[in-house]
Amino acid sequence: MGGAVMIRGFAYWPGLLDGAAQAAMVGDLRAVVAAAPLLSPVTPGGRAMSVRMTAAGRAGWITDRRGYRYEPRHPSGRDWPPIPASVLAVWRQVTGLARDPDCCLVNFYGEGAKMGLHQDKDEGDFSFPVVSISLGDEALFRMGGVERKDGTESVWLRSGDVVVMGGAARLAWHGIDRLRFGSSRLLAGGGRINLTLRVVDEGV
Ligand code: MD3
Ligand code: FE
Repeated sequence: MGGAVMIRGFAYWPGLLDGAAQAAMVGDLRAVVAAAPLLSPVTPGGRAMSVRMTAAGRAGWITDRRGYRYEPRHPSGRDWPPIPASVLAVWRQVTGLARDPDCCLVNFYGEGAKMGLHQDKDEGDFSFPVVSISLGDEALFRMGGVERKDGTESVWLRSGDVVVMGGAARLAWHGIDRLRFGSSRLLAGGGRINLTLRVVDEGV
């Protein structure tokens, strides 16, 4: 594993996590999903998302007919579980920040799942970066500019890859076009997990 590769303002760390670190993180995430079961989100417009989601941390991002937002608890009424130490260690390594993230969104992609082009803008402070950790099957990630009409470029994200979006890239349009289902043996049964770490609020 080398250093970060810079592509259009995002820092790409291919293979930052080795196989053992990936397997350990998946173990930690099983505990997260046991405490906060995966949800099948619906957009405010009523469309079912193909990705299943849950979260860890002080705040969890959710969507339903009432809108996109952060909530302090899982819809079950229980607190979101804490962000695993293995995940926080990656955030600290690649951002160098003293401030830890408020939210670790856990996206699970089964066969055929994708995520349309969007911006992450439900947070109160865009000065902090967003960190993404990929585990399991390879996924075709598409990244554009801050305007919807800007050109895009694509990169295959593989298990153990980490991406940091800061500065101008923080408000870039992005999405997942498709999965190479079954391309990794990390998750029994196939699929992909993406962890997205975000600071949600300004201040402490
Ligand atoms: C670029 N997730 O949860 S991670 C999301 O792979 C999300 O599940 C995708 O987009 C996934 O919101 C992409 C890479 C990523 C995450 C955050 C970003 C790219 C980003 C924020 C700003 C710009
Ligand atoms: Fe996003």
